[in-house]
Amino acid sequence: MLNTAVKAARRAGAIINRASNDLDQLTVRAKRENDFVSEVDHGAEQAIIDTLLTAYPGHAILAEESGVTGESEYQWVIDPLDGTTNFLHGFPQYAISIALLHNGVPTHGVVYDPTRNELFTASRGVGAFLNDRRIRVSKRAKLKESLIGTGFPFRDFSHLDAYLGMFRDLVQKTAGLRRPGSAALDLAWTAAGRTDGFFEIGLNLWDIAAGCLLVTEAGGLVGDLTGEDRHLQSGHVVAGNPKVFVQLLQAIEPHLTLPLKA
Ligand code: 2AM
Ligand code: CA
Ligand code: CA
Ligand code: CA
Repeated sequence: MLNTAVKAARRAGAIINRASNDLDQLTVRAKRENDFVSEVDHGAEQAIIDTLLTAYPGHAILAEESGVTGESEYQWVIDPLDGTTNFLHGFPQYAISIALLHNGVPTHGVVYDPTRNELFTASRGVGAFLNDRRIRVSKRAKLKESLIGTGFPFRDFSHLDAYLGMFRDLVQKTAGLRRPGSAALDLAWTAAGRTDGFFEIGLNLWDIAAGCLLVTEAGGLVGDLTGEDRHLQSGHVVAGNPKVFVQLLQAIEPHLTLPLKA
């Protein structure tokens, strides 16, 4: 099943890479910009779904652009292009994210970065890998020495003040904050130890299902803003190596409003 997901992600990556070569030309045609992006999103998503359903015709799908298809104990959760805003600008930080849920539990995850040809994979109980190498979360023990990934609120600004409170504290309590722009890749980079932790509010299942499995299989911890195992439901995510995870939660706690604790 993981091999099929990898095949699907690489096909989508080829579509995205081909399209990225024409960005300049397409940016000139400004009116086509959004059409172009949705074309790539849809094209990549269709390639992924075709690949998965050819191998597993009975499986269900949840995909960002086409929604829910079928019903099965096996559900593939797909973000064909995570970081569309970056892609549109030629900012090389975006990825394909594919996860397989069995009865709601993530069992396989793939995050593929087509600009660097970096393939992150994880299977439940088996570990996490970057290409053929095993990856582990970082060993950094102090938040003050940690590099932390995050994402800014972009559509729903109801938690903006709470987020900015966390941001203000963490700017002072960490070695640095980074906002790369693809949540799936942000989590993969925490799994690989490139960042020591990550937090973001209001994500969707397709942004995080694969990335969170990568982090836990790399020896890290993932939870919601209170540390509970409810992040896949709420879309509020904190992740990190075990020591940084705890310190991130402590820094975030004073800024939690009631809805963010739920
Ligand atoms: P997307 O590119 O698949 O839509 C980063 O904060 C996350 O938010 C990404 O996973 C990205 O997924 C999503 N997102 C959606 N719209 C966004 C926007 N306008 N700016 C930044 N991120 C956005
Ligand atoms: Ca996304
Ligand atoms: Ca997307
Ligand atoms: Ca989108």
